[in-house]
Amino acid sequence: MKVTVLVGGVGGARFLMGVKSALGLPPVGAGPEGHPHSVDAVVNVGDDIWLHGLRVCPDLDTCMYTLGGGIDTEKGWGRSSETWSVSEELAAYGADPLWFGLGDRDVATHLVRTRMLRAGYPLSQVTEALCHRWEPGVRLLPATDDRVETHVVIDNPDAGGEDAPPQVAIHFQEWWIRHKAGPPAHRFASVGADAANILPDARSAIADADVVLVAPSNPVVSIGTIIAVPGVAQALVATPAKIVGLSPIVGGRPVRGMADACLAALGVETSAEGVGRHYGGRGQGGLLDGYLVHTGDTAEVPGAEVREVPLLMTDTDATAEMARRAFELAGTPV
Ligand code: GDP
Ligand code: FO1
Ligand code: CA
Repeated sequence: MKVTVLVGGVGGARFLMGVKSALGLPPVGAGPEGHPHSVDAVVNVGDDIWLHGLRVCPDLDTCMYTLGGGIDTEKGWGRSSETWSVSEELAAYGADPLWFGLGDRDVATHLVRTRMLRAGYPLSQVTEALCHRWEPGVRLLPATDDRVETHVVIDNPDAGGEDAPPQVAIHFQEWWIRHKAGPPAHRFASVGADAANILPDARSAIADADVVLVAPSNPVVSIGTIIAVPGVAQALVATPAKIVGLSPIVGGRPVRGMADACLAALGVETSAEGVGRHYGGRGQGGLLDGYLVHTGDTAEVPGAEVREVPLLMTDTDATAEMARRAFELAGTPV
C-alpha cells in the first residue's frame, strides 16, 4: 500500500512513526528491501528561514531527525546530545537574531544544505542527500522546491510615529519563538506562494496514493501552508485516494504548541469540530473524506465521516493504533 501523509514538524513526525509501525515498518530507520508498504510525507516548508547565511528547514529536519533516530526527544526538535557553542559565540558578537537557537550539531545540517542549495541543487534533492545519512524510511518531500515562507501580520509595536504603519509582517519563526505567539495575528501570509509550484514528486505522491492522511499537525501554519502551495489543493481534489485527517486539538486545546493562536487569526474555534469544519468534508467541496477526533470530543463535519478514537501519541503503539484507525476509516485497513 502507498500511503501519503501531509505533515508539519513535531506532530507530523511523531505521527509518521506510528504510520510506519502500523505498516510493519520500524518506526525509526529504514525498512527491509521489498517491503509491500511505502510512506511518502509531503512536508511544510513555510517555517523555513535564512539565518546567519544558513538555510534552516525546521519541519523537514524535525521529520528527518525523528525518523532517523537523531532527534532531541524531549524538546521534539533539534539534535539529541546537542551543544550550543556556535549560538553562544554568535551572541558574544551580538549577531542578530539572538532568539533562534542553532545547536552545534544542527548547524552541520544547515551547512551541508546551504552549500548544496548554493551549488544549484533544489531543496528536494538536498533533502534526499541529507536523508542518505539519516535513512528515515519515509520519502520526505518538501511541498515545493520554491521559497515559500509564512509571515505573520501583527500590530506594529512601534506604531505612533508619524510614518509608522499600523501593522507589520514578521517571519513566522520570530512570532512563534521570539514572541511566543503572543501578539495577536491579524493574518498569515505565505510569502512566495503565488509564484511557487507543487513539487512534481509530491503531486504524484498524492495522485498515486492508496490513502492520503492529514497528520494531527498545526492546521494553519503546517497543513494550511502546504495546501496554499499552488497545485496541492488541485492534487488533493483529484486524487482517487480517500483523505483522512486527525485532529490536533484534544479537549478544546492543542496537545502542544500554540495552534490556538493561529486558529484565532482565521476566526476558527479551537476545537476538533472547528478544525474539521475548517478543512471541510470532501462531499461538500472540502478536504476530508474522514476525520478522527479524540475520544470524548465530538464533531459534525458535513461531507465527512467522523469517528472518535484515542488520539494521544503517548508512545509508538498508541500512535500506530491511530494510524490503523485512519486506514480503517479510509476503507484501506492493514
Ligand atoms: P510543529 O511544526 O512542530 O508545530 O508540528 P506540527 O505542525 O506537525 O504539529 C503540531 C500540532 O501537533 C499541535 O497543534 C499539537 O496539538 C499536535 N499534537 C502534538 N502531539 C499530539 C498528540 O499526541 N495528539 C494529537 N492529536 N495532536 C498532537
Ligand atoms: N523552537 C524554539 O522554541 N526555539 C528555538 O530556538 C528553536 C530553534 C530551532 C532550530 C532548528 C529547528 O529545526 C527547530 C527549532 N525550533 C525552535 C523549533 C521550530 O522553530 C518550531 O517549533 C517550529 O518551526 C514551529 O512549527
Ligand atoms: Ca512547523
